[in-house]
Amino acid sequence: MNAKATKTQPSPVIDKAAFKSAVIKHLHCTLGTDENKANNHAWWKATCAAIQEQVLEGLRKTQKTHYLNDTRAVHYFSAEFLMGRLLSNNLQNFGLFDVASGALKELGVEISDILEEEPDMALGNGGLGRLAACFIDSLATMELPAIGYGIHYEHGLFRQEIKSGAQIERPDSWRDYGNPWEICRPESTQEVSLYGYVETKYGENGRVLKEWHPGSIVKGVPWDIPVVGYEGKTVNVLRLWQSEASGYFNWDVFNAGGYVDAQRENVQAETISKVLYPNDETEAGKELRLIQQYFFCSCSLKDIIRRYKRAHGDDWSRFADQVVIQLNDTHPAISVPELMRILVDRAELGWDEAWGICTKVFAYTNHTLLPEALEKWPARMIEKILPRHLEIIYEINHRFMAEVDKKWPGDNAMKEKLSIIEEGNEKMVRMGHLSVIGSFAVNGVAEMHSRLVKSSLFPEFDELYPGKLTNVTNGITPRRWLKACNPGLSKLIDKKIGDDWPRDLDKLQGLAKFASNKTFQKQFMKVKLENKELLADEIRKSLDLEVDVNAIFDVQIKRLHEYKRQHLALLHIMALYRRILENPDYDMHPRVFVFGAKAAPGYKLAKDIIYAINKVADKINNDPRVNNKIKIAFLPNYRVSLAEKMIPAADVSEQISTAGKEASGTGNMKLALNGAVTIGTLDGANVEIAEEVGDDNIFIFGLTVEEVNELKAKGYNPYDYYYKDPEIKAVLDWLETDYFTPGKPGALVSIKQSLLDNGDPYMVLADFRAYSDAQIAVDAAYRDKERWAEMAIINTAKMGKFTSDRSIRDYVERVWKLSPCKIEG
Ligand code: GPV
Repeated sequence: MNAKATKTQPSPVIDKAAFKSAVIKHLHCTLGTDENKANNHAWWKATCAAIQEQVLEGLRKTQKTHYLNDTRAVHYFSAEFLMGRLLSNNLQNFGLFDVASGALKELGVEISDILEEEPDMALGNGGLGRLAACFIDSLATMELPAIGYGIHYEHGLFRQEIKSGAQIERPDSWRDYGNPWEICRPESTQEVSLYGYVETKYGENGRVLKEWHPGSIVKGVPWDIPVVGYEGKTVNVLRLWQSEASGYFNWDVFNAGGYVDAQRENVQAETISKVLYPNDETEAGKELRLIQQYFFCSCSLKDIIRRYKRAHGDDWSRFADQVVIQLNDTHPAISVPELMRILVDRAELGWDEAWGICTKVFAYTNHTLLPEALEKWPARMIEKILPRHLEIIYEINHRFMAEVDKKWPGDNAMKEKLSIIEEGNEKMVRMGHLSVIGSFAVNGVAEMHSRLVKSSLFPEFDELYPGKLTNVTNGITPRRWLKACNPGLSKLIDKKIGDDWPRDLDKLQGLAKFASNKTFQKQFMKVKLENKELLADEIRKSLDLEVDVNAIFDVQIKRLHEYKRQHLALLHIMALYRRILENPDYDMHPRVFVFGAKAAPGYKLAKDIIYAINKVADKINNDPRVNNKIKIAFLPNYRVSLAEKMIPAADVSEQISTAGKEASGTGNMKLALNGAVTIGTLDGANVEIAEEVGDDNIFIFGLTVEEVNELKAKGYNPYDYYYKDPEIKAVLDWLETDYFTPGKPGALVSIKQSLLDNGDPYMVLADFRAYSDAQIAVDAAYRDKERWAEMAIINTAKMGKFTSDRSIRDYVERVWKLSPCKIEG
């Protein structure tokens, strides 16, 4: 078939009647029920099965085309993929949402009800995992050959309940009733070795050969989740590995009299992929976590090599032309010595040749500067679990130290700084250093962050490897974060500027010229109001709380972390409350403060902040003197599907981290895209958002990175602010009383302590007054309805830069050097 003929042919859409009969077929034949008996869950599954037919057809064509064309592909290695729900997205991407909704309606079913049946795939903690999900969406949309590789956790991020104000963690069981999207591929099972010892042998001409005798072997079974690109052409896969017992027992160790050791090291294979570690941005340091990391990296590398060998046999010379691997933070950094082991010990390549391949294959993304998030593993732990890998790491380091010595002869301080090994009481392996050394490109995730990666995290590496360190600013997929989650606004935009913006988000610029148009402002704000009504329903259902949709919806949604400063928002709310109590006529537009946040189960202060928000909420929401000027809604179990309801309803987006701490942020982009106005610090991608929307359409406040550093250098003392600003003193002292926790004085005192005795590490008090002033400006701006509408529209119009398609384009050009591959038919 020639190209012309393909083009003129209509794309193979299925119509309403065909969709309807597919759903009924699956209701009968897949689920064994019928139209009269089926509940929403059965309707959901039947609908998924109906669309999955299209998905699998696309997957088959894509895989065949990629194979026939022997395409270079990117392999996105990530310990987390926060996918959320897939039905609505897959329907949208096939252009079948309205078809499905109409078909279901004729069957007496509301599509919105059945969408709610789908559990979120919460195989991630927050921004890093959701970024991976947005990226694979963009890769498929842009017809780029790509595979996501990760872990098939049995339990994703815990479900959060709030009991008497406090967070309770409950297990997430997303697969209890089956997952209609995933396909098990037992034929592609891999084996992974662990523990044991290394034997040194001598081969021909004295070549040293290393043989690893593992103590235990586990199986990795892949589950494939199809990833549907927009308009349904390319369907890539996300391949997630599940661990299983292999039945292997190391008789070597046993026979050598190591019976007890062999038993101890015989890991419970099934536990490896059991649960996602819920610590966002803290290095866990736990053996099982290292095993998880190695497990999925080893399976994935073997999978890649199997596929490569099918086309190229034992000729390694083209490996780096075909394969690029992106390391999503250092969680997959153990891939570097694993590939070296495979090339040197198994393929028997020379070290230099192997290293040459490695350093053309890997690229590394850094997502944080926070010291507690920079992964380091005790050398002893690596030695025990992966004895050969530790040797390889030492060898990499040995050769690297020679390079350092060439550049800075005799400079031992420099060697100490740059060494992969951190010397000390306990030798530690620095995974960030290993990643930088083993990669051909390293990127930060926003302009400012990448600048800081160069200037403060890895300045010497930047000197040693000029050009290796670069920036790729994060992005979000507009298909999920506007088209699917905000149908009202999407349709309004379609009408105004056409419907090709989901592919080309710069098109939204076209809205800017209507920003001051009264009619368009009314239409835009009407959609916002309808979205606020939907969220108000959710708040009523979830919290039994009434909120006024004419109030400002002020939204802070993100993991709970001191650096993200939810407690700054809390102190400000308390200050407003105090002002109202002191002056019942205190002039402010009513506001609903909406929060969503999970705290890591072991992060005491984060949990205390959640508790404090809820206790302050109880008090304020029920105090008639407040006269409904303030409501606080902490919505439990913040997750992707809840974000999809909160974001379209937001008027104000809270992005208030201490400058220099938030690498990028992506919620900031989602909220602004949906017409929320940001109040934020000059941190992460806020800086670039401000550049795009202009200073008049954002509320920037607080210390800059430079000012934070200066203040720290000259000695920051939070007591200065406590004693000088009576409002700060009053709200902090309030926390010590039992005003918000009747009968339990001191229940909220840990927050005050962290801000005073503990030195206020994130400079909350230093930024308090500026934040409060910025909020006063927000209040004034909102009261001018037309001015606000204009700001909201400009925010949507100027978000083109933040599509993840642009991020992927940057990766393709600066790092991956990939070409798209058209899938016909
Ligand atoms: I490292 N991030 C995250 O969600 N979890 C982590 O373990 C680490 C980083 C986040 C950063 O905090 C955000 O600023 C950033 O937008 C996101 O990663 C994606 O890059």
